[in-house]
Amino acid sequence: MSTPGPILVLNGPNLNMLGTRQPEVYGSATLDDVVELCRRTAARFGREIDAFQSNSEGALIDRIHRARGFESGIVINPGGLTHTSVALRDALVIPELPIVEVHISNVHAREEFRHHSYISPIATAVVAGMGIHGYAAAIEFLIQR
Ligand code: DHK
Repeated sequence: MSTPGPILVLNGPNLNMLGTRQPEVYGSATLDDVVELCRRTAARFGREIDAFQSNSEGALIDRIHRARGFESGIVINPGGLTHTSVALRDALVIPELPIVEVHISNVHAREEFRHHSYISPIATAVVAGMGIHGYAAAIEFLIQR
């Protein structure tokens, strides 16, 4: 049997500012650290990732469309689009892949507007509040399920 395709790791708006953005909420690791953690986690299982970050909803949607038939799963931290974007949710259904929604912070312990996610109902799993370890857990889950 051939090796499954890469896992697509997507980060939405403002996650390029990790490390400097509200470190008391999001920690001190940078987006590069997150990508490296994902890469190392996948490599432990002989697997690869593709990483993409954008502050633009349309660019994220275009990238998700290209995952169809190539990538084997999606790990996504949609940032603020979690709480607002029907279009992102509609796009995520298209590739017919398992999805893990990741939040660095515990969104349920924060403002009420962060308690609702448009993505959770179509996700296979949701991780919140584990810091950047949540990305590693998501990768490991997708590989081992
Ligand atoms: C990241 C964001 O940018 C916020 O808009 C979400 C999420 C929470 C996180 O915890 O990673 O509300």
